[in-house]
Parts: sequence; structure tokens; C-alpha cells
Amino acid sequence: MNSKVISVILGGGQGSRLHPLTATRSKPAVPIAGKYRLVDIPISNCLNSGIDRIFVLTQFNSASLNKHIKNTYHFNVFSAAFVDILAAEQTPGNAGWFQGTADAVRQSLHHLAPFEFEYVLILSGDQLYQMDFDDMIKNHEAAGADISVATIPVTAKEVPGFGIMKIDEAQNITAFVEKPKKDFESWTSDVSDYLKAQGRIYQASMGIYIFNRKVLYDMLNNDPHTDFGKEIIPGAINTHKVVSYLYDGYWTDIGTIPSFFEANIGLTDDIPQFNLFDKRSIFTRARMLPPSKISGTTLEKTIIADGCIINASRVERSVIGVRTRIGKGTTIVCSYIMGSDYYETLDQLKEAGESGKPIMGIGERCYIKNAILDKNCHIGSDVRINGGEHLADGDFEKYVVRDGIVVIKKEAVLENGMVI
Ligand code: ADQ
Ligand code: ADP
Repeated sequence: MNSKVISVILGGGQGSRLHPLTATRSKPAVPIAGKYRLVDIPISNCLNSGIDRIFVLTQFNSASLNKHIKNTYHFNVFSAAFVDILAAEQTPGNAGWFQGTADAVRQSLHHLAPFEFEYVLILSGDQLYQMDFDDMIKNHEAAGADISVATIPVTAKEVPGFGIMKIDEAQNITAFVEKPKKDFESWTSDVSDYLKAQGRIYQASMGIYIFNRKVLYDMLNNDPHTDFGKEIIPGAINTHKVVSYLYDGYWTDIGTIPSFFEANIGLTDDIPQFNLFDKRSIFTRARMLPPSKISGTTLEKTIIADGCIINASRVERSVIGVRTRIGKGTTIVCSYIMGSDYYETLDQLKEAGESGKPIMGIGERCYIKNAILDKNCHIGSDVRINGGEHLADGDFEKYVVRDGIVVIKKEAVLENGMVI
């Protein structure tokens, strides 16, 4: 295990871009890929890279995040490993929430101080990728860097969403601008013909940083700025050796509803860009669920988690999460069904059948397309959810529409025959 590095995962600000999935939970606890939670991705990358001392910073402390971390990442008495959640807290010296990414790390420095380490690895909590941080650390050491920034080539269309940089031949970052909205043509970099052909001619920050311990403490204690991308990194290139670590694997942001949706549905591709079937495990809670039971269903490019009971007619290009029940005659296309936190008992199911109240899961003869169903939804029979570009964005009592994707809120009850 790497005794030189402590990792800090930025678990999220208010998470408003993932609303309503973050209405009752903090962003790191949002379920992804049918059985994981967002925070499992950066934590697994750390563990697979030999980094086993991890802090997760979050703006609010949710029961589901605490429970997930507590039940998943337990280490034995012979190891110094830990995954600790640090929620924004009021202290005598600080009355409020984290003001930004750097401020969140600044307020957490006193929790890191007692430990022995040389580097702090700072990660975002809302990205999907598999990366060997050990290689980035070696690059950092070989370059004699004070700070390293992981870098990926992007297209002009993507530029306004990223910190864009100029790099010299020795991989030093010589200029950095955060999310330029226009007039960024002069920020192109020299890239390979392969990348040029894809239009990926700008070098972007992935929001993944390594700081030398003293550099981080000095900068955050002496610089009042609150954000890494806007202030700390652009300022540091004039005063420190800031080096780029070029990354060429799959990496995507999952911080918005459309990108979160695409990332989940992308897992159903023949050869997904993010490979769950890899010798590097993605860790998550071991739930001891029964195997899924499927009857009369045509399945096409679909991922099904444990503990489901599926009697649908057809499920296509979808991700079906833990404990999902789907009734007969139902069709699901291009959707992410998160599943349920628990099973209803046979008595509850019988009672629901008699009263006509939809049971937890999805009823019979439904049609669901371009949708995300949060956990514990009760979708009645003959319900039609037809997401797509024809739907305008909006926030309703039981669901939200974002870029044509219908997001059914957690615990929502959709009565028989409801049409969206
Ligand atoms: P963004 O991702 O847009 O850009 P930001 O919104 O600051 O930057 O979020 C970075 C990460 O920190 C996210 O995971 C976010 O949820 C989390 N975060 C934000 N505020 C937080 C807070 N107060 N407390 C805890 N966590 C918080 C950054 C860089 C760009 C870079 C992109 C790559 O600023 O330069 O290109 O990441 O995605
Ligand atoms: P997951 O499998 O998603 O990690 P859990 O199995 O831990 O989730 O359950 C998630 C939440 O559901 C927990 O807060 C748990 O207390 C709650 N839960 C479990 N059983 C029931 C139930 N019968 N009724 C209501 N909530 C329940």
C-alpha cells in the first residue's frame, strides 16, 4: 500500500445539476450501474492503485452515504486503511459550508494533519474512469513537480466545460484558463494525427490533482481563494512547478442528468468504454441478494443486477438495478431503473393487489423509454413514460424532465394508466 499518498475525494457541492437524484442523498451516494454508488468509482481507483487512506468531502451528510461507506469499506486491524466522510461542518473558525473545491480541502486540512504522507491526491466524485494513480505519482516524482494535473484532450465543443491549458515540451503547464466561453482558438495544442482527426486539439484538466504536502498547506493557508480550477491552479503556474499528466483512456463527467444517463446506458454497449468486466474490481457493498429470476422476457443489450424478478416482455439497452420487479407485458427501452432498497413482503403485495395500489417496482403492460427511475418507485400497470426530445424541461411533483430524459423521483407512486 502507498504510504506516501492520502486521497481526498470532492464528493460534491449542492449537487443541483443531478436534481432530483440528489434531493434526499448527497451526490456520492447516487446509485450508478445498477449496484454501485458514484463514490465507489474514485474509491475503487484509489484502492486499485494501492491508495487506502481516503477522505470523502461532502456538502451534506446523508444516511445512505454513511451506511454505504460503513458497510462497504471495512478494513482489518492490521491495516491503517480508512475511508472517512468529512461533511461540511460549523467550527469556531468557520461558520458556513464549503465555499468551493479548494475551500472544502482547506477546511479538511486539520483532519489530514496527524497522518504521515508526502502527497495529497485530489479527485472529483462525479467522474467515470479507471485510472492507475500510481503511474501519475511516478510521473509527478520523475518530473520533480510541486503540483500535477491530469489532462485529457477535448474538442472545441467541450472546451467551455473545462479548465484548458498550454503545456511545454517538458510537460510543464505554462498557461491555464478555467472554462473559457469564447475566443479560445489560440488555446489549441499540438496533438497526434489520431487526436487531430477527432478534433480533440485542446488539453483539458480532468480536475485530478497531486499536491506536495507542504505546497498544499502553504497555498491553502496563505491564499484566500476558494476554487482549484478558477484560482489556485491558474495562480500556481506562476509560482510553482505545475506539470501535466497526459491520460489517454476513457474518462467522462457524470455530474449532470444527461451525462449520468449516457454513462449508464453506455455500459450496455457490446464493448463499453467503461469496462465493468475488468480484473480491476469496482468495489461496492456486498448485499447477499438472490440471483435474478427472469421469465418470458426478450433481453437485448441489458445489464441486470442481483435480486430482480423480471416478467417483462422486452428490455432493451437498459440497466436494471438491484431488487427490481417488472410485471408481464412491460417494455423498457433505453432506461436506467435503479431498483429498490428492500423487498415488499408477500402480505404487502397481496394487500396492494386487493386495493389497486401499485406495488414497488414496475407493473404490467407498461412502456418506459428514455427514463431514469430512482429507487423505490411504485409504477402502476399500463403506465407510459415516453421520454425524448419532444418533452420540454420541467420539474413536476413526481418527475423531472431534463434534455428529454424523464427522471422519476425516489419513492414516487405513478397510478395505473398514467402517461408522461
Ligand atoms: P468542475 O467539475 O465544473 O470543474 P467543480 O464544480 O468545482 O468543478 O467540481 C469539482 C468536483 O468537486 C466535483 O466532483 C464537485 O461535485 C466537487 N465539489 C464542488 N464543490 C464542492 C464543495 N463545496 N464541497 C465538496 N465537493 C465539491 C473542475 C475543474 C476544471 C476541470 C473539470 C474536469 O475546475 O478545471 O476541467 O473539473 O471535470
Ligand atoms: P442498498 O442495497 O441500496 O445499499 P439497503 O438494503 O441498505 O440499500 O437499504 C437502503 C435503505 O432502505 C436503508 O435506509 C434501509 O433502512 C431502508 N429499508 C430497508 N428495508 C426497509 C423497509 N422494509 N421499509 C422501508 N425502508 C427500508
